[in-house]
Amino acid sequence: MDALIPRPRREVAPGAVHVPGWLSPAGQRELVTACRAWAMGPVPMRHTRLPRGGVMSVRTLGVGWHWRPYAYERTAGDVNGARVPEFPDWLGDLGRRAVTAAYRDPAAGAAYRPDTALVNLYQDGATMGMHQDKDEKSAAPVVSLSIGDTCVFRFGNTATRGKPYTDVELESGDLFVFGGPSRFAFHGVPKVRPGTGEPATGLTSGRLNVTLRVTGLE
Ligand code: MD3
Ligand code: FE
Repeated sequence: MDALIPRPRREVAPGAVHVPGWLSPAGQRELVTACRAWAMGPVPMRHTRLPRGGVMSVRTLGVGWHWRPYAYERTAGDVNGARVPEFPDWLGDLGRRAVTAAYRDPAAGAAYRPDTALVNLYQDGATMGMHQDKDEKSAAPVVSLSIGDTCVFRFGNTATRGKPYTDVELESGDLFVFGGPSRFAFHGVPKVRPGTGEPATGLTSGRLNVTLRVTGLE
């Protein structure tokens, strides 16, 4: 929603910065269009199967690298064996602008070289349990962009998946950057609020989250 109630930039924890409304409506539409194209294949968006028999309620696709539990690959070995799309230059540029804006540090932004995007689609009550992202061999920041329905994002601590944690509402266009001491914190999405998104984004229902990462792999 447009800021009837202002939501200022906020450092939620050291290295974890929330920048509400950072991505313009046009930027959101462009990202939705790109995600639709990636979802057409060669690797479809799918519910990831977990090694212990579970299936994630979120649907995911990878750009640059494919993530499977618990490794990155160039080909989607747990889907159809196809090679993932190339990570485009414009997405790296978006990541550098995002890090610059969140940290107010152009040098940190300029040095950022993401090589993968994980796209998560939340529909029909999908949620994500508390977890750490530690399959990357780099401690570089993760950039998160939210589009569509508002969610409750739960940002925890590095020691346990339980308390203490902070709940933050992420709305369409919000940027969140997780670096430094926050990079390996537990986090999750316990709730999405249906019907809170704007059709102008090109997403008529659900929530899309794009995270940019540095895998540290060759
Ligand atoms: C904090 N995605 O894809 S984005 C994920 O909204 C993931 O779809 C959630 O957790 C989503 O792994 C949360 C925010 C996020 C992403 C990566 C992080 C927070 C993070 C990595 C380290 C610390
Ligand atoms: Fe995560």
